[in-house]
Amino acid sequence: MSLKYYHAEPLANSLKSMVPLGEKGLAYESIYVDLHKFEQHSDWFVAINPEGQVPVLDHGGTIITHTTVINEYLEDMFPDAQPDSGPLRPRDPLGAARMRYWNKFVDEHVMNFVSMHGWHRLVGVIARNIENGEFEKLMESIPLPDQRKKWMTARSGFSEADLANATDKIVYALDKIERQLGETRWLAGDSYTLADINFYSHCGMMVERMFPDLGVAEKYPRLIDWRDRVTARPAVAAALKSEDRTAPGLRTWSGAR
Ligand SMILES: N[C@@H](CCC(=O)N[C@@H](CS)C(=O)NCC(=O)O)C(=O)O
Repeated sequence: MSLKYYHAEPLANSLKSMVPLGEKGLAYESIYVDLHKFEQHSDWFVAINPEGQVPVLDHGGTIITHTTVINEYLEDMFPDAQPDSGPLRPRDPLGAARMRYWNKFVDEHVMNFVSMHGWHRLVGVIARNIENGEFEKLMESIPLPDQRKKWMTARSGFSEADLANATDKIVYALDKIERQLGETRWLAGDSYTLADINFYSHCGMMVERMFPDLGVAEKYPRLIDWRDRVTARPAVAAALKSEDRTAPGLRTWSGAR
C-alpha cells in the first residue's frame, strides 16, 4: 500500500511526521500544500481532510490526521522499519508511557504557544496583506472555528497579555526540559523517541532564533546539545533540506534512505 504525505514547509507539524517517515526509511509521495495560497482550505484538500489542516497521511486511501496520531500509527503499522537507534516508541509499557507523557506535554503546553508567536509575526503579515472582503471570504472557507478565530486574531494582532502568557509557557517548558536532560539523554529516557521529534519540530529547532531575548544558549546548554544531536540525524537533516518554497505544487520525494 502506498504512502502519501500532504504537508507544508518542514517546520512544526509538517516536520513532525516527516521525520519518522524518514527515520523508518519509508518511501512516500510528498505532496506540498501551499499555506500561503490557502490550499489547505481549498475544495480538493478539504475533500481529503475536512478539518483543512496539514499534515495528512494517506496510507493506501486511508486518511490519518493529527501528527501525534500519525506518528503512533506509523509505529504500529511499520514496527520493523526502524532507525539503528531503535524504535521511536519504546517497546516496554513504561517507556511508551514516558514518551506519551512528553508528547502530551508538548501538544498541550508548548505547540500552541510557540505557534502564537509565529502567527503574530509571520501569519499576521500575510493576513493584513489581504484586502477587506477577500479576507472575509477566505474566513468562510476555514472549516475549524478555532482556526478561523486564530486567522482573525492574527490579522488584528494578538494581545500583549496573550503573547506574554505564551512566552511564560515556553520558558516553563525550556526549564522543565533542561532539568529532564540532566537526568536522561533524551526526553523520554535513554533512547531517541517521537517525543524528541515532537519538541524539536515545534520548539527546539527554532527557539534560539525565535526568542533571542531568552538567552537560550547560556541558560539551557543541555537543550542546545540535545538540539544539535537531533539536527545531526540524517533523517532530520534530509527533512529540513526538503524545503522548496521556490517550486510549490506537486513534487515527489522518496524516503531519506
Ligand atoms: N493537531 C494538528 C495540528 C495541525 C496544524 O495546526 N497544522 C497547521 C500547520 S503547522 C495548519 O494546517 N495551519 C493552516 C491553517 O490553519 O490555516 C496536528 O497535530 O497535525
